[in-house]
Amino acid sequence: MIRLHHVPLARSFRVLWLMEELGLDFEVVPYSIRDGSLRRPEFKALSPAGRVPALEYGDEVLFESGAILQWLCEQHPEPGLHPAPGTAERARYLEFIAYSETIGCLVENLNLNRVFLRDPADASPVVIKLLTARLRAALGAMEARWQHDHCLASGFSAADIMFSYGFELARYYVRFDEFPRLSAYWDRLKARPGYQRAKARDGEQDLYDRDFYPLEEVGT
Ligand SMILES: N[C@@H](CCC(=O)N[C@@H](CS)C(=O)NCC(=O)O)C(=O)O
Repeated sequence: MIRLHHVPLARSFRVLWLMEELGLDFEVVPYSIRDGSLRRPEFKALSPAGRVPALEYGDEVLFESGAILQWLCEQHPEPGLHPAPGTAERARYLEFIAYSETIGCLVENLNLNRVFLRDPADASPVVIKLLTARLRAALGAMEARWQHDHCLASGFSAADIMFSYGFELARYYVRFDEFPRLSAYWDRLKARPGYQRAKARDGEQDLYDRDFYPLEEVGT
């Protein structure tokens, strides 16, 4: 029995996508960040901080998307979606996995300021400007160093999947065409049948009410 506790467009999509790539049979339990369901004791028994993803996998219950991806790759090593310890690409792999959260944390904080506050007047224009600049810098640094079709020279891996959260959300706050190599990379990832199967199971997002949140509309 494999059951993924999931919010559309959240970090739990990483797990959903990896499980589609691995061809696993699993159930998706949907939640919303807005309706308080992640604060219920039944959910916090699975994920103590009340955050998705949580994954029930047989007798195991796991939270933290990066840990879950790594663990699933170890349970299912056949497709080779992670370079094992001691292999040549391991350093780059770990670096990319962690860097995806540098981007993930920036978009999460932009979400807090721009789409979650009940009263938009509580948002800090200075913080929004800083976060947006830092997001552009983080993506720009990745663009400048980008070398291959995927994070690793050897091809698609779980590191690519980790970027799905940051890339899906960054496009609400920065113009992705500023980063042509990353745009082409993201298009390549989205063309994968595994991504498309996962997207079909992602569900309707209830975070954003428009396609783009321009920085220009934030006061000073
Ligand atoms: N480091 C954790 C972060 C998990 C996390 O923050 N998830 C967000 C969705 S992307 C969440 O559940 N937020 C709930 C909330 O903000 O109330 C991971 O990678 O799984």
